[in-house]
Amino acid sequence: MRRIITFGTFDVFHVGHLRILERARQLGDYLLVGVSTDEMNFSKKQRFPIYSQDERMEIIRSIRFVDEVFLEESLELKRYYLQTYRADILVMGNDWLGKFDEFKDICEVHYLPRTPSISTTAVIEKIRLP
Ligand code: C2G
Repeated sequence: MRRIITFGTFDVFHVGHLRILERARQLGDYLLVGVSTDEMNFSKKQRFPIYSQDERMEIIRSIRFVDEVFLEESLELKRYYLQTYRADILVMGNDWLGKFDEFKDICEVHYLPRTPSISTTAVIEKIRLP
């Protein structure tokens, strides 16, 4: 039984998000997803996500590749989450390449290629344009 863990905001859910969850789940048997809190986003980006943390959690929980969802309160707690949820593999998109290598002492760390040409920002821009 291989437990996979991944983290993200997953704001304005799109197919890039879906595909990384699907590919993460294929690496093992059980997928845990840490959804970042509204506060964590505010302190990182000085703005709140479009969808609230409760809405983002509800969407992620309903995805069939996802087995369990929890709130990620801070980037600094990553080691604590990996240990608490007994993760065998940490998966992140390759925009985070190398950033989580320090956890290779307790689990495998995989960076998967991002889906090209789609992002929450691109979706917001597209809606905003007349
Ligand atoms: N992603 C992807 N392809 C895209 C866009 C996003 O594969 N076109 C992936 C990202 O690489 C990430 C996941 O989808 O692994 C979630 O992306 P974000 O919501 O942008 O997550 P982020 O704000 O980077 O959260 O502890 C880490 C944080 O919670 C990271």
